[in-house]
Amino acid sequence: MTTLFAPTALLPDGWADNVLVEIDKDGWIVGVDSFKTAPADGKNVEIAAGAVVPGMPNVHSHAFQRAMAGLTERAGGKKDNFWSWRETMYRFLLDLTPEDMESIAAQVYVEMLKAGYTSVGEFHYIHHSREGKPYEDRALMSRQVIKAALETGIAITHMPVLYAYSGFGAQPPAEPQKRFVNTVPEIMKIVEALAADYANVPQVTLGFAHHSLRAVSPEMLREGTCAAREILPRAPIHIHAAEQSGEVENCIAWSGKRPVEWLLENGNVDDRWSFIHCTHLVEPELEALASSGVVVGLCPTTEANLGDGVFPLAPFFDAGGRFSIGSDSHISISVTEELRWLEYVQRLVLRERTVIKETENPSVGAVLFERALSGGAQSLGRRAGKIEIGHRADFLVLDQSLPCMTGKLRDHILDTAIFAANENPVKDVMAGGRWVVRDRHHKREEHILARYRETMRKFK
Ligand code: NGQ
Ligand code: ZN
Repeated sequence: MTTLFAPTALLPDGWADNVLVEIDKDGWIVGVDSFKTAPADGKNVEIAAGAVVPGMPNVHSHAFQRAMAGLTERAGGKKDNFWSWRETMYRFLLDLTPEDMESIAAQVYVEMLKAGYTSVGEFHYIHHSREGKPYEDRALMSRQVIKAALETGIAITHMPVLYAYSGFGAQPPAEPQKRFVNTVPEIMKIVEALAADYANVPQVTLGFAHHSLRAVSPEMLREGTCAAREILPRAPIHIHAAEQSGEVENCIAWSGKRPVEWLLENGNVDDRWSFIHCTHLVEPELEALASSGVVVGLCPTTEANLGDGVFPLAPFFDAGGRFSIGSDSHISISVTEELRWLEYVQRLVLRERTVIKETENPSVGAVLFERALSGGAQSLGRRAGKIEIGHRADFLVLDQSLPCMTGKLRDHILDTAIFAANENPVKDVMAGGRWVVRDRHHKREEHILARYRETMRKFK
């Protein structure tokens, strides 16, 4: 049992001072109390060195892509867009071995923890060898990623991805996609094996994903979802949707419907589902999506980097829609930067200020932070994102000694952290009841970085 004392902490009904949180040996919160005064120095009470807020879920990650961040910012001869970036990404992943996968994932997960993400949704689609052959253990690549998460302490919702086609109407997969391809029974072997192996590991949750409507047929979508539901009745299911306008046009040509519209009508979706991106929405589907219970996974820095377009967050939020954040391609790994972009893009489009707010809470930073926490926990199928009994002890200690934090109290702490901090405001991180980052240092970071440097020697 650990007892943590926070001078100030963000509880479900707002900020409270002198908060004592009790955490059991498995990392669950078993007690939360706030007091009028700080308790006298007790034995076994740890004192947080700043304001305590829940750790943030990162709902959308392709861990391996961190290793190519910075390598795709050079103009080529032709017009560069999402699809040309994807070609570079496909070339990059050709050489990726299982060892590389673990090494890169461990590095990116350390960076996530230091940035304030305490859980990650890994949307995992590199299943086979570079020749496109399954490994002897079909789940090998998944296990490498999960091992990396276990080493760093980040909680992982691992989602093996079903991928079969290169475009709408079951077009055969392209050559560089051969490492991704499985039938429904084949992908279920992976899900089944992992679900059994990690059933009793609270740090690991199993989910399932369809890559996109481009990559699975309607039959596969139905069969895949049914089969996943048999193994994992309540598990998260994710899918990429409507990220590119070209994808929307092709979907209309194929089905007469837009991707989100099609999924809401035919996907048998519920509040266990997350749609990633949903950049291109029109009014009726925006309303339907907002009331569906589905969480939208927004990845603002990746979406900007890839030139996707702007998700209409303001009307979606006003219609009651649920959202979460992800760092996706990991061009940036920063909770504050993702949240700041969400708001700033809306300000630029609408030419207004303070867009994402609530009648009960006018603080943009606090509303963004709390909505991304609750949407994120729902999206990853984890009891997390709240300092409340029964939830994971995932906490961030924010550094109130930063100059920008001077004199900031309560919601101003989050407004400042998100909009005004020029350095990472996260000082300490607890994930599942264990301190994984102390004073901006992860205890395994030197070892993990040395291994990552070794891995990167071949990707020049
Ligand atoms: C992915 N990433 O699966 O890694 C995708 C690109 C695709 C993003 N959409 C590939 N950000 O969508 O086909
Ligand atoms: Zn993605």
